[in-house]
Amino acid sequence: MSDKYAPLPEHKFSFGLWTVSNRGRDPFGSEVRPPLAPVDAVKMLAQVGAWGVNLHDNDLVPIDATPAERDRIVKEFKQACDSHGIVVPMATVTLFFDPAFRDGAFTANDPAVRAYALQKTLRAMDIGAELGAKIFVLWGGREGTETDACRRADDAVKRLRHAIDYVCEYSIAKGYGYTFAMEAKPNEPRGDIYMATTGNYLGLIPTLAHPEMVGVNPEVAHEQMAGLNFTHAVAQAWEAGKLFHIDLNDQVPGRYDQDFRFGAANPKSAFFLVKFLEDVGYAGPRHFDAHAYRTENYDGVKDFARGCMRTYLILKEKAARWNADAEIQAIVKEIHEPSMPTPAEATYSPAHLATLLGHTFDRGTLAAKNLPYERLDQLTVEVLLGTR
Ligand code: GLT
Ligand code: MN
Ligand code: MN
Repeated sequence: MSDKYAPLPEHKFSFGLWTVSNRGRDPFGSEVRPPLAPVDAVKMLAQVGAWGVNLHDNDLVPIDATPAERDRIVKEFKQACDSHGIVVPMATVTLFFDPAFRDGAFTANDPAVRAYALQKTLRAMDIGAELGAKIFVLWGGREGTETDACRRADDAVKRLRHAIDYVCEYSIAKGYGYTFAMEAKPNEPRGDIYMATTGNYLGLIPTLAHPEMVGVNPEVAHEQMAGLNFTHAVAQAWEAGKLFHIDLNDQVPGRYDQDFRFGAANPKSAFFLVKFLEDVGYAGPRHFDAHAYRTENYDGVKDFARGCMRTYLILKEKAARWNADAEIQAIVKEIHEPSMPTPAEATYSPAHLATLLGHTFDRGTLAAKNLPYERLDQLTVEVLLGTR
């Protein structure tokens, strides 16, 4: 493997404990890999050159652990992270696995389930804070329906808002300094999940008590499952100052939730994503929320993890090449130039309004402007295929 693509701490590549420890179970088949203890997962991540590990409360601490067991497990894990030079940038909470959450967690109809979900989240925040995490992800995998007879969807929104406001207050009260990154998904495991897309969360956030503490954690596969352009979702989040975290993986449109290695299915859209993140200077973690094919043993899991990071770095290099390519940049310049004399762009003012309304546009000239997007896309493809 060429050193040019070796992962470095500055790249901030992280993996969920649940990703490299994924044992390959699916709805039609049992586990194919033996359990991997959290401390061994940390060791593996250090071996492949990752920077960070993220975790759910129950990836580390069993749901029925006693307080003493919890303290011992967290302490040992922290020691393993320290000795392997792995950081914990993000923590999250399992609000989808236990049967108690079969009707949702924060949005469940049973107030006792909602309260339990909150309590569990606060305790997960305690674990994350102890490990140094500053980002807390909330993925509402069970917050949804199979039948809308069960509750009014606007009540679900209100319940969700209440829970987010509560956890923000807890972070403030404890001085944890968390930001919260909300992760959308359209369906699976529920028939329909509330907050189906990143855009839904961008609409909810301004209605919260502490909007400044809450952003989004878009996931490649989740937007693509909805048939959407992931880079557009990321760009809107970025432009709103809300790109607090990102889940990188890949997905073939129209399939089940595949969580493939980053770039495995759609290298061209992965390229535009990496180019966007690098062009704007996104400085947060680059988290791979994916897992190895079910065919793999743990050597294959390492291949998977190395592949995620290597593909990211190759695409980063391709993006730099694209930005430096004279022919590409000449086209980019050309397509942004006005086709005819035009009033300068400005915000609304009576003077500008008079100029704009008084200007005569020639629609024929506008329609005739050269837009060589075929050529531009072909050059992009050639950069990707390595002929430029
Ligand atoms: C689960 C899900 C992911 C979420 C994780 C955070 S858990 O694996 O598929 O997309 O990011 O709760
Ligand atoms: Mn995810
Ligand atoms: Mn996923």
